[in-house]
Amino acid sequence: MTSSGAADTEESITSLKDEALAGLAAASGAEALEQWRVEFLGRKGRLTGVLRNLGSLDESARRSAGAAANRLKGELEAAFDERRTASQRSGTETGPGDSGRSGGRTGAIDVTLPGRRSRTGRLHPSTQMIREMLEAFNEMGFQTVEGNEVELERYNFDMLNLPADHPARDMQDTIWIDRSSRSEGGGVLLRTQTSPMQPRTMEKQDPPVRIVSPGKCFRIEATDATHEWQFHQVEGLAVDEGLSFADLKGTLYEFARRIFGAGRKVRFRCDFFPFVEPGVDMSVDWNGRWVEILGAGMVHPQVLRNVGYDPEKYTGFAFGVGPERVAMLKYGIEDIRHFFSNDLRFLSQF
Ligand code: YSA
Repeated sequence: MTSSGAADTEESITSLKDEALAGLAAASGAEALEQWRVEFLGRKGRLTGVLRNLGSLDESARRSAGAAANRLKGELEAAFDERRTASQRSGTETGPGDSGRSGGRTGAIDVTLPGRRSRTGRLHPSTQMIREMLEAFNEMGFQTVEGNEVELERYNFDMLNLPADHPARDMQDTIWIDRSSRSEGGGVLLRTQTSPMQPRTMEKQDPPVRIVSPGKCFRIEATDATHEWQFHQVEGLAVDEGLSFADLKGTLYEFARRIFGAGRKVRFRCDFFPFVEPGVDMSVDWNGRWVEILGAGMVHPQVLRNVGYDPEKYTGFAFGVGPERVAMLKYGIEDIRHFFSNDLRFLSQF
């Protein structure tokens, strides 16, 4: 045979190699692997065919093409063994007695299938909103502190000017953990508001105070589009000499401007909370409808007295904002119940 015959043989060995390796990568399961073995490495297989044809080459061409074909045989056998072992390990091999047209065990993992992309998690929308709100208040000089979800009656109610027989306790239907406890702190409950952080903070430090405190709150609620039984609040408290209602309004206007932008309408109305005097709530415009986002007011002198502050010397303002309501208004979420229903179609939008 001519030298061009030798070149043809070497070229066909190379293309056989490419084809064989591609076929091996695509072969899934024991049956497909066996078919591949017969086609390429079997006694009547394609590689044997190449080896048989070597006889027509002249001696030096035969020697080099023969060496290339033998090398390929070794490579294909090694690749086949490796693939078969991997397949057996992953359980795609059909064991004795197994049936089924696919040739694999029911429920077996097919390692040749493309992998599933793992999804990246993200912060819950409430957490994202809380962080944005805290950042706004931090930039205005408020420091973040955290409290307890399980709280004493003393801090959730008594210290906030809501003694046991005060009718305003009914405003927040309470989930009690131990109502009978008559220890120093009274009963044990799931906090209905983040306001207990007001007396807890003031008990520990002298004025000036400027804190924000985020966290979960719990109430027995008939849920609807704007009420959940479990929700968050961000409490704010500032106490110092000479603080006035103008400081309260200025702080909350600035907060609204930072979160919603300068063009969004907000409104204050008188409201009642036993721990402030006067009290207000603030609502934000939602397509011509007002939605309340917070309660606030000037800290009641009795609350200051309860923690040992002199109300003749110090004044303060406080507020409690609902981040879920803020997020609803900011992003046009029409129902608060989406936040805790754990539906990824909702959660993954944020
Ligand atoms: C008032 C005066 C202060 O000096 C300090 C704080 C407060 C707020 C008071 N502690 C309080 O809880 N008032 S509130 O019952 O009107 O709730 C305040 C905000 O929490 C609401 O405006 C709303 O944004 C959110 N909120 C209340 N109940 C909710 C709720 N969010 C979702 N579901 C509920 N059930």
